[in-house]
Amino acid sequence: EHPLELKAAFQLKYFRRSNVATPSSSSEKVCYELLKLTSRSFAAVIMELVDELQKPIMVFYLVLRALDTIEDDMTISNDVKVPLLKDFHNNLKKTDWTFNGNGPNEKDRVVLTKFDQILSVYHSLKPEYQDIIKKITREMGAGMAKYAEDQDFNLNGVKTIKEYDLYCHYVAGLVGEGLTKLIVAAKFGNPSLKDRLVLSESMGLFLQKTNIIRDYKEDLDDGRTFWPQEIWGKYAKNLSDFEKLENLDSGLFCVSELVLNALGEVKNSLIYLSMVYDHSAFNFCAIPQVMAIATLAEVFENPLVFKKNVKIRKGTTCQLILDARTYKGVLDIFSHYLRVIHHKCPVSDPNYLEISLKCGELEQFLEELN
Ligand code: RWZ
Repeated sequence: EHPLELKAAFQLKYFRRSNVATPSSSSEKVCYELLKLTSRSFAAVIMELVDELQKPIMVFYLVLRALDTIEDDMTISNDVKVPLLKDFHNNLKKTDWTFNGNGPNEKDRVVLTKFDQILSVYHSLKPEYQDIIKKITREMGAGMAKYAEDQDFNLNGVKTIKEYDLYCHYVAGLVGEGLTKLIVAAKFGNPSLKDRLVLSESMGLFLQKTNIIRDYKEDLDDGRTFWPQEIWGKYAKNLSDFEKLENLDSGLFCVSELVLNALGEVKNSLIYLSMVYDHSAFNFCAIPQVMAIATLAEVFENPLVFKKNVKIRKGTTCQLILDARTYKGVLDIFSHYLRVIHHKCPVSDPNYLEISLKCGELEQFLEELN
C-alpha cells in the first residue's frame, strides 16, 4: 500500500500563478536583480513561488550562491578561503558585511560585493526562516571547508560511492533539507517531511548526481572530477581515458553504472513530491527533477558526454515545465524517460541486467500510482 498522500496528490492540478514579485524595498529590488543575474532558470521558478516562500527561498539561494562563489574561486588561497567558509554563517548576524576579495573574472562576485543588501532582506524574514537558512549555511560552509582542505580529494577526487553520497549531501542534500524545512514551516507541505529527511536528501542527490555525470568533460578540463573511482575504476585506469575514442565502449558502460546509481534516488523523490501541497512549491520542486530524468536519458549511451556537456533541447525543457504542473504529469514524464533508458541499453552492457531490473521496478512503482 502507498501512503495516502500519493493518491491524494495524484488528483491535484497545479496552476501557474499570474502575479509577479513586487519588491517593497530597495534591497529587495537588488536581491531580485542578483537572482536574475546568477541564474535565469532558478529566478523563474522562485518568482512563481507564493509570497510566503518567495523571499525566504530567494535569500536562501543567494546566501548559498555567495558561499559557492567563495568555494569556487581558485584565485583565493586556502588560508583565506577555509576560515571564510567556516565562519560564513556568522556574517548572517551582521548588517553590513560585504566581500571584495574574489578574482575579477569571478562571474557571480557581485553577490558578495552587494551582500549587505541580501543581509537586509534576510533580517526582514521571520526568525524561524532565518534560523533554517543560518543552520544550513553553517553546515554547508563546514562541508566545503572540509573538501577545500582535503589534499587527497583535490588531487584524486572521490574514491568510494559512500564518499560520493557524502559529497553530494554537502552540496545538494543540505539544500534539499533547508528547502523542506522552509516549505514545512510555511505549512505548504506535509509536516512529516521534516522527519523523513531521507526523502529530501534523494531530491538533492538526484539533481547533483545527474549534473556530475553530465559535466564530465567540463570538470575534467577544469582539473577536477566528481565521478567516484569505485565506479569508473572498473572501466578505466584514468578518468581521462574515456576521452579517447578507443575507450568509448567502456566509457558508455561507466555512464550506465553512474545512471543506475542515480536512479536509486527516484523512488524517494516521487514520494517527496506527493507530499508537497502548495502548487507553486510543487512546481519549484518538480521542475528540476523532471529536467534531471530527461538529462539522464540524454546522457545515457551518448558518446557526446566525453566531448562536451550534453544539454536537453530548449523546446523539450519548455514542454517539461508545462507537463510538470500536475503530479500525474510528473509521473508520466518519469515513465517516458525510464522507458527511453531501458530501450537504449544494449545487451552487451555489463549493467544491462541491473538497469533492466531498476527500470522495471520503477516502471511498476509508477504504474501502481496510476
Ligand atoms: C526541492 C527538496 C535545488 C531539493 C539541489 C532540491 C541543487 C545543485 C546545485 C535541492 C546556489 C544552486 C549554486 C545551491 C549553491 N543542488 N547546488 C528539494 C537542490 C544553489 C549555489 C547551486 C548550491 C548549488
